[in-house]
Amino acid sequence: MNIKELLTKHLGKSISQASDGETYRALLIVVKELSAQKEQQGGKKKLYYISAEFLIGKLLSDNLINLGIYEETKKVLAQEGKSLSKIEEMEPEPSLGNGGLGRLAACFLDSIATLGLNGDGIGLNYHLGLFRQTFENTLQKELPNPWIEKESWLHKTAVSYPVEFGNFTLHSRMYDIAVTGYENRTNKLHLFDADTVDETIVKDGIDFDKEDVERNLTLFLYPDDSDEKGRLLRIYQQYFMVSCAAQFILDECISKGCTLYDLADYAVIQINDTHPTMIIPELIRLLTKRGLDMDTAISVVTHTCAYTNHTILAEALEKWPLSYLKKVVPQLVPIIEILDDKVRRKFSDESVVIIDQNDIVHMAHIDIHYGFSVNGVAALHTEILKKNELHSFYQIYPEKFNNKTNGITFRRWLIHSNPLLTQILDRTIGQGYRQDADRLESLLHFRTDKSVLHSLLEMKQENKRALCNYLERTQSVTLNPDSIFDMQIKRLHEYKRQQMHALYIIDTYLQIKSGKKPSTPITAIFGAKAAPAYVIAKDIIHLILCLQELINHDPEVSPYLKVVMVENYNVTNAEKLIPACDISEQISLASKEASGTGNMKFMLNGAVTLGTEDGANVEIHERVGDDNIFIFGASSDAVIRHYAKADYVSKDYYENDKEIKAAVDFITSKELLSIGKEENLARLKKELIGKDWFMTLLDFQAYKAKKEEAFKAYENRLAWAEKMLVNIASAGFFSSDRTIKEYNRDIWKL
Ligand code: 26Y
Repeated sequence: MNIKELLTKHLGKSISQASDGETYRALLIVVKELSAQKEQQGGKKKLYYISAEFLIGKLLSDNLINLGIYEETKKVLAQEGKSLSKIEEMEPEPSLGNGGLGRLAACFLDSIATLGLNGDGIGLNYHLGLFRQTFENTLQKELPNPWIEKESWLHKTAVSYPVEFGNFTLHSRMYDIAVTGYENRTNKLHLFDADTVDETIVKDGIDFDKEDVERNLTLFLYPDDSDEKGRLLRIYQQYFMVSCAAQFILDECISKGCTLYDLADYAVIQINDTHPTMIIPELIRLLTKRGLDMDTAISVVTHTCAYTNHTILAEALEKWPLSYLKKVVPQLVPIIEILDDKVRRKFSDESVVIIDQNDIVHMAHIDIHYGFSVNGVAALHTEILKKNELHSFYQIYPEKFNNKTNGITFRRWLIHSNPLLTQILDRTIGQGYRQDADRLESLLHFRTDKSVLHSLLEMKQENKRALCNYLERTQSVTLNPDSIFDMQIKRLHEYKRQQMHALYIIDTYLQIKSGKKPSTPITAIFGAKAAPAYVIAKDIIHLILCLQELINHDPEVSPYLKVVMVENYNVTNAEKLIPACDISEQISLASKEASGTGNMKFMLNGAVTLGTEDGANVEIHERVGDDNIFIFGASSDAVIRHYAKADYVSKDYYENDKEIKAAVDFITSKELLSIGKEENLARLKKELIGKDWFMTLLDFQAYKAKKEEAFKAYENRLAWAEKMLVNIASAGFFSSDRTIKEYNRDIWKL
C-alpha cells in the first residue's frame, strides 16, 4: 500500500475530509508501523547508550525523511489540500533534555541506526519535559511542559522491573520509541516510567511535593536541585533509571546465551556524563547476587562500561554525600565502599578516591576507575581533561583516555530544517553527501561560481524572511530581513557569556545615541532558558528583555539595532532559527565550553562563527581557515593561568576602560530602571564589577573589535557568500555519523 492508501485506511475517510489533528494522528500510526517493519534481531553485541536526557524534538518529519517517504507524503497531503508543515505543528515537542548533552544523545541514536549498528538508548520517560518558558514583565516564568498525548510515539511494553529503594519498592514500566535510521534499520529508545506517577500533584507553575517519590519520580526532567529534597529526588531518578537498565541489559544478554562472565561480549554500556554512574555498582550488585564473586563482577563490569565527560565545570561534576546514598540506595553503599577501598589500597593520591575525607562520593571517579574508556567531546576539551581536571587519572590510566569530537545529524539539521540549502546541494554536488557527509567538500569547486554564491545568498534571505514571519506571528515582533541576523541560542549560563553580548548591545546603543550608526542594521537574536534556581542567569535574561523593550521602542535606535529574545527556546525553534542566521555567536570563556554543537549546526547552514578558541570552535577554525571565521579573546591556556594565579580583577577593567564602564553602568541607568527591576539589575552589575568569574570584561574589547570586523565583512555580500560556502563545505567532519564511526571503532567494537 502506498502512503495515501495507508492514511485513508486509518482515517476511515478521505484525507481531505480529515482535520489536521486527525491527519497527524493517522500519520503517526502509519509511521510507527513502517518503522516497526525495519526492526532487526541480531548482532551478538549491543550498545546501550544510557542517558538521563534524550532531547529528541519532534519526530514526525525526521521519521518521514529517514523512511524515505517525506516528499511523497508532502505531495499526497498537498493534493488533498493539506500542508505537511501545518500538520507538523500539531505535534508536541518532547523536550526531554536541557541542552547539548541531551540533543547529542538524540543525534547519536539517529546516526547509530543510520549506520546500521545494533544500539539502543535507555532513559526515563519524563511526563513533563524541560519547563516551558514564558516572559512576564521582562522576567522568565516556568510552566509545565507536557508532551504525552493519547496517541504518541511511545509504545507501552509488558516489560516491568521492581526497583528497591531504602524505604519502599517501585515497579517500573518500559515504553519504547522507534529510532529509524536514514534508509536503514530501526533501533529503540527505551524509556522507563512508573505507573504510580501522577501529574495532578503539580501545582502553581512547576511546584510539586518533592518528597512524594512514588507519585513524582518521572514527572520532571531534573527537578530543581537547589535544595536537599530536590537533590535526593535526583538520586531516586538516577537509581530508578540505572536499576531498570541493568535488569533489562542482563535479561537481554542472557536470552542471547550470555553466561554473565562474558557480559562484555554481549553488551557495551556508554555512560552519558555521570548521571547514570550508579549503573556500575548496580551491575556489580546484580552479578554478585547471581553468583559471581566480587572481584570477577568488578572485572566484568569494568570491561563493559565506558564514560563520556561533558564538562570541566566543577559545579556540574556530580558529588553526592554518602548520607544521601545511604538513605536512597543503601544496597549500593557497601559496594561503593569496596570500590573505594580497592582504590585506596592501590593509590595513595587523595585526589582519585571515590569516597573522600568528608564522606562525599565522587561519581566521575567511579566511572574512570571502573570503566574501560574515558572520552571528552572535542579535541581541546580532551586535552584539558588530560592535562588539568583529570590529570591524576590520566597518569594512572593513559590508555583509557580518548577524544570523540561531537557531531550533529544532518538529517535533522540540514535536510529537514533547511530544504532550500538541501536543494542547492543536491543540484550542485549531487545527493551523495546525505550518506557520506565528507562529500560536502566538493562544494569547494564552486567557491568562485557566482550563480552558486548568489543562490546561497537567496537561500539565506528566504530563510530570514520565513523567520520574520514566524516571529511576527508568534511573538508580535517585527524584524528587518535585510539586517544582519546575529544569533546566540543556547542554555543561559555565565560561562557562555550572554552578558558579554548584552554589554555589546548596550555599547552599540550608546554609540547610536551619540550619532555613530552601524552601516548595516543589526538584529541580535537570543534564545535561552535559565535553570529556575540560577539567579544570575535569570538576571541576564531580565537585562536582555529590558534592552529589547528599550531599544525596539526607540525610533532613533531601532532602525539600526533590534533585540529579540525568542520565548521558549527549544529544538523546534532552533530548526527555524539556525537556517536564518548570518553570525553564530560562540563566545564562551576559552576552556569552559566542552564542545558546543550549536556551532556545528550554524556552520552547516552557512552562518559564520564569531567565537573564542574554545571547544569545537577550535576544530571549526582549523577546517575553515582564518578567513572564514572570526576568532577573538584570551586563549584557554591564558584563562587557565588566570585561574591558577587568581590574578583576574574585573574591577580594574571596569575602572580603566571608559567604554566598559559606560556599558556596565548603563545596566542600572534610569532608562533601564524605568523598565526593569532594580534588585535584579543592580545584582548583575555588582556581579560583573566585583566578581565576573567568567572574565567578560577581560575579553570585551577584543569581542567588540572582532564583531565590528565581521559586520564590515558582511557588507561585501559576494565575499560573504564565499565564507558561507566554505563553512558549509567544511562541515562534513561534524556529522554525528563520523562521531559514531569513531565511537564504534575505538570503544564499542560492534
Ligand atoms: C548535574 C546536572 C545538574 C546536569 C544536568 C545537565 C549537569 C549537566 C547537564 C548538561 C550538560 C551539557 O549539556 N553539557 C554540554 O554537552 C554538550 C555535548 O557534549 C557539549 O557540546 C557542551 O559543550 C556541554 O556544555
